[in-house]
Amino acid sequence: MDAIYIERLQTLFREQEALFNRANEPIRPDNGIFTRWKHPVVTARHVPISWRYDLDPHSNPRLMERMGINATFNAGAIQWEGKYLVMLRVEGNDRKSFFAVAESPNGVDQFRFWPYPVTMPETADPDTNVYDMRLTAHEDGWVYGLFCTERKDLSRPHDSTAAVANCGIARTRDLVHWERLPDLVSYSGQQRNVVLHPEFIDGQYGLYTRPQDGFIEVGSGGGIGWGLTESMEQARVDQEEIIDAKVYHTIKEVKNGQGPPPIKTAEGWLHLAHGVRNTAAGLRYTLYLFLTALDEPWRITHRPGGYLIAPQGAERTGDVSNVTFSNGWIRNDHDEIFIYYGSSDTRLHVATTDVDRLLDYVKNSPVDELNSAASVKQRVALIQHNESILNKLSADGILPA
Ligand code: M1P
Repeated sequence: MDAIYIERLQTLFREQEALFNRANEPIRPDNGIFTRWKHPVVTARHVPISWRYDLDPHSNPRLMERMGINATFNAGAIQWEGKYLVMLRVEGNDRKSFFAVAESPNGVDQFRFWPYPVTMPETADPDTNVYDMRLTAHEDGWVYGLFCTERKDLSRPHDSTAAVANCGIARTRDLVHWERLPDLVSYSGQQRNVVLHPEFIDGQYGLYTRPQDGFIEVGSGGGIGWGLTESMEQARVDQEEIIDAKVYHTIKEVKNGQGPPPIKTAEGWLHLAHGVRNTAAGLRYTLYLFLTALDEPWRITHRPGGYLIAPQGAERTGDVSNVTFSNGWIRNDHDEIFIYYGSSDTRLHVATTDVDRLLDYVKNSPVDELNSAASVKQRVALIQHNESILNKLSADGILPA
């Protein structure tokens, strides 16, 4: 056996083991709303070595990485048998995405992939690319995975970039074996970011949708939509109502989309979504929060202005820079919330918080007043209110005079 082979093999396994065992650290001080963690929780380097290398010393004596992984990001998430599971969008060097589960005992580090990626069955119209799965443990007993399926746009045969996006649907009882169901039928040109609501609505399934005219552009429509379907085996939304529209000069001016399935709380459904604005440097994706009524999960009751999470530091750069995107979060038995977010279409991070903190944030943070003058007014009122508070804190000796 070639010495180079042995040396490279041992280094690869040693370094990966060190990566798995690297403790993550909360970044303090935080903003009181959520805590970012220092290291990404899953990167391309976490992907098993046997998924990337031919380990046979005869056919690969130099131990070349012949099937590299480009990125691991945008993950669905679920708590499963006491473990924190993320269903990642794993992208090979060939640009094809596929799904794979990584599991952690604590949700913030030690993520390891399951032995094999997901083998997702196809429909009669094969997918070219699949990504961004939302996992919903529905009250009907199934775990559903709704994802984007992308295919060539056959109406534009000479344009090799023309694609059509739709919502693929599959379900499982063990996250290993998947039953593929027909794609969602809806009446918008294309669909992405479709999410299944976890509870029945008058005996029907509720879907958050994102109707769009083109593959990248949502066009004149867009916004987060809501529709009902009688069955997930033949999912069909005849009517979509926009419940959260895109709005001029906001963080969701260009487009937006529901993130993971909403979390049920005593005060309503907490929703995480992404909003996209344009800049001279390209699109900027940030995450925002809103709350909907318990009995009418499509009716927004609270919507704080601005973003909750925006790309920061090293998160800002990657294959598609200036992007934070989330399609998975976990609420554990202690009402702690783990927000999994992809940065710049390259890696997966976690931010931790809890139900109380997010409810406080969503109910008590000011709305977007939609223009600069109103925004200054909000801030002046805050400063004025704080003057008397600061005076008192100084008088009490809590702050220097
Ligand atoms: O590249 C940024 C994101 O673009 C798409 O999201 P949306 O449909 O909202 O524009 C998706 O491809 C997503 O995976 C990606 O992170």
